[in-house]
Amino acid sequence: MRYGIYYAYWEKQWGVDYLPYIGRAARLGFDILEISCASLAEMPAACQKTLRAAADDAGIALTGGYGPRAIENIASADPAVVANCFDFWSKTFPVLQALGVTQVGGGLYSYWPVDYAKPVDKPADLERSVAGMRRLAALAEDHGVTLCMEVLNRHEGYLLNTAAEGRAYVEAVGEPNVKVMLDTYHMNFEEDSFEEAIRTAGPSLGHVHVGECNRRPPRAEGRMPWAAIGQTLRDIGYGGTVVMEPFVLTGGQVGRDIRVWRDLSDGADAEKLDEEARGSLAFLKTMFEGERKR
Ligand SMILES: [Mn+2]
Repeated sequence: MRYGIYYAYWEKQWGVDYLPYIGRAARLGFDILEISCASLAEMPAACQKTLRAAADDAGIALTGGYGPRAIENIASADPAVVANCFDFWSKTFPVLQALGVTQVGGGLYSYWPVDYAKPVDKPADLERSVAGMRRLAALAEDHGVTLCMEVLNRHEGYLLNTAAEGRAYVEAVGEPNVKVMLDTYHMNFEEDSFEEAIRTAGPSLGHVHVGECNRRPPRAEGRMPWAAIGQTLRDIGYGGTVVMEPFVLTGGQVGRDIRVWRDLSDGADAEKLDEEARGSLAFLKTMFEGERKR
């Protein structure tokens, strides 16, 4: 498994300059920096080059995350909204390719954050989403990108809430570059068993997000069954990417969208945040790599 961190641990906005976070992630021992696809299409070619070179130099692989906006909802009944989705990705995939990003995860099959003031038609949205995802997979394939469908808790999504729904969706799409993505934070709401959910995703599992129930970085003081989660990932032969996605800071669009209404960093300064991330990575590796001898 390769380990990463989402840049928004340190940030309060979605589309930012990711350059400073490459060196930071590398210094802390990560293999991967996950960035947001928001505003990537507007990134000047020179900046793409600089970012790619910095990542290559630091030995950092970049992965992408995204929550499509309501006006880019692939499951929408409005053809203009679906067209926006394809317009967004047709501009974003070439940038991802230039940056060397081969994997994007998130609620790509719908939109985020969901507006529950509107009526929900799950069966119709699912059908449109699957059909749209087949087309999007073909476009992604042209740029060497795998799309990972993040299973979300009920408050943030309604199409895929469990690993079983994720796997059924991915099988319905039936494209090799469309995979299931699990996030321990969301699993904690919906799954009866972390182990069973991971086994259900099985070979279709393409990406994993890790975080505590309150979105702190994985830690010994938390209450996720990290050893069991790690053991099950090893059992299914998962050799993919594991990215921690901690949100501990209030403020900005990130704090608002994630609903961080209290300081979960305990007043940490930049140095302390780094220390926490470094410690979390060491803890996670201990839990996930398990006994080497067998
Ligand atoms: Mn996540």
